[in-house]
Amino acid sequence: NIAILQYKEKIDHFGFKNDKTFNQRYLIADQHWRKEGGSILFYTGNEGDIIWFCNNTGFMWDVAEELKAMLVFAEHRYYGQSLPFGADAFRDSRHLNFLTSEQALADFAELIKHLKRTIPGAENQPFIALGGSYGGMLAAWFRMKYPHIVVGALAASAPIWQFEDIVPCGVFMKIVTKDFKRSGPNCSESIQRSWDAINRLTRNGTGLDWLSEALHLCTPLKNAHDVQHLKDWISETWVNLAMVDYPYESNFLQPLPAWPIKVVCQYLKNPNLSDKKLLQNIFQALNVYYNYSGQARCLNMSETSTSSLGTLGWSYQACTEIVMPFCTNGIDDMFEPHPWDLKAFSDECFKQWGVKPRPSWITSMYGGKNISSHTNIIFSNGDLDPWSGGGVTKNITNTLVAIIIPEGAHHLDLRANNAFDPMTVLLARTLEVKYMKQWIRDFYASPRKKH
Ligand SMILES: *[C@@H]1O[C@H](CO)[C@@H](O)[C@H](O)[C@H]1NC(C)=O
Ligand SMILES: *[C@@H]1O[C@H](CO)[C@@H](O)[C@H](O)[C@H]1NC(C)=O
Ligand SMILES: *[C@@H]1O[C@H](CO)[C@@H](O)[C@H](O)[C@H]1NC(C)=O
Ligand SMILES: *[C@@H]1O[C@H](CO)[C@@H](O)[C@H](O)[C@H]1NC(C)=O
Ligand SMILES: *[C@@H]1O[C@H](CO)[C@@H](O)[C@H](O)[C@H]1NC(C)=O
Ligand SMILES: *[C@@H]1O[C@H](CO)[C@@H](O)[C@H](O)[C@H]1NC(C)=O
Ligand SMILES: CC(=O)N[C@H]1CO[C@H](CO)[C@@H](O)[C@@H]1O
Repeated sequence: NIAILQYKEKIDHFGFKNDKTFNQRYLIADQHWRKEGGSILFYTGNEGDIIWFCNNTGFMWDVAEELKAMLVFAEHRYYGQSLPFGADAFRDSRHLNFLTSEQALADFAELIKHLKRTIPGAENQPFIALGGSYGGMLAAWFRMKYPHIVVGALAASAPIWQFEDIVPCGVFMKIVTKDFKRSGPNCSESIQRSWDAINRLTRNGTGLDWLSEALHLCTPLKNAHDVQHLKDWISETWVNLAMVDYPYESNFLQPLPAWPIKVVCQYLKNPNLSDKKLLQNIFQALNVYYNYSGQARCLNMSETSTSSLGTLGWSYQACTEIVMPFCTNGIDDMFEPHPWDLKAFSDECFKQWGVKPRPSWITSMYGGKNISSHTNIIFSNGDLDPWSGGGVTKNITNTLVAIIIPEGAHHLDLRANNAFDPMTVLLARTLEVKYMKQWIRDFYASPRKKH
């Protein structure tokens, strides 16, 4: 029961010469909304199709009745169907120039003003921002920059500190490795040994052919460049598994069984095997992620997750504002060592988009660690989630609070209630509702309403 609507947003909120607009898509569900004492929960859309985020944010639907809330899901510009310049949006950096978090936050502010103007009863209600992942960063930043528009924010799995050197660049892959370590004996060791096995096997054409066959690859490996692509693709697979290591069968990035890493690790119990045997086991493990449905004809190295995510737009954002340093050392993690190399990253960005990253802009814009002057933001993080490494995991003030979910992967708390939810996520959700109710009470108690 949801309405799909559009609002005409300015392509450039911060220029005065350009009045061009684009249609921003948003979703509204109001069956539980009450004009008396109600609230409006506003999902700050991130890098993908808003319907897909809506379908994976059951928490908002689960709490709508209790908070007498209208639900709004706003699509982020340059994703889904909200494309400035339509099909030309990704053509070059001139068209992509308006893809920034600042423009996206301004879209949200303008959309909320529009909702207040056009929906009778909405003008005197508290809006609360919610989001997960980059959407969680946007929810937090929205409250910081537009405190007159939202009374608070729930920022789930929001790595607002995965920038510059605020956290060590290795923390992300260390958490991924920890997830595999805890999910089965010798599992991370098997993965750790697989890289050299790949390197040894692919020194000649016979090995390349054998490995392409053994991994059921759609496109056979031909050269060293393909081998690097293969290792990057396998690494990304382990990363994605760490993000979606949910306690029940799910379909976020891919259809997967409950606790998918445990299932993967059943194939990786013995690291002390011949190269070929080890890589045959790696294939079985990859197949858990890519072929749980049983539909895959071959494994496609161009695909790692759902097509609902906007990879082009995200690549541009990562090359401009959202510069997140990652690194591995092969000791604290199960990957081949790769130091963070800003120069190489920058060159790659210039080659692909004709832009150069500005790695310190996000901390200048949003404060980095220095955010204690803000209020009413909940930062929730799951210990299984690699993104928790760049998240706020300690309370900052009475109203900038951190909630930890020990058995939680990537924004598990935003997902719908499930019979297999661990107690810790139920507690987290209860606490989140408690804070939101407080913000709503404070809003209705404040004098600004009485005039
Ligand atoms: C290719 O490499 C493998 C493993 O190193 C080796 O056993 C095999 O003899 C090599 N084949 C050729 C044709 O060089
Ligand atoms: C690995 O296997 C070989 C022979 O199968 C054995 O000699 C060696 O001790 C094993 N190493 C470990 C660490 O289990
Ligand atoms: C995927 O699973 C199905 C059913 O088990 C199997 O027939 C198929 O070969 C698998 N695909 C790959 C790429 O291994
Ligand atoms: C692999 O995935 C890419 C990107 O989705 C697609 O264009 C391509 O056709 C796929 N290849 C095969 C063999 O399925
Ligand atoms: C945060 O505050 C510290 C100490 O005052 C300062 O060194 C740092 O530059 C500040 N960071 C930002 C992003 O403003
Ligand atoms: C932050 O404070 C709240 C309220 O006291 C508490 O429930 C929560 O556990 C604290 N979070 C952390 C990470 O200590
Ligand atoms: C080679 C290796 O890592 N072997 C380990 C496999 O798991 C058992 C049980 O946890 C360890 O005792 C081995 O050392």
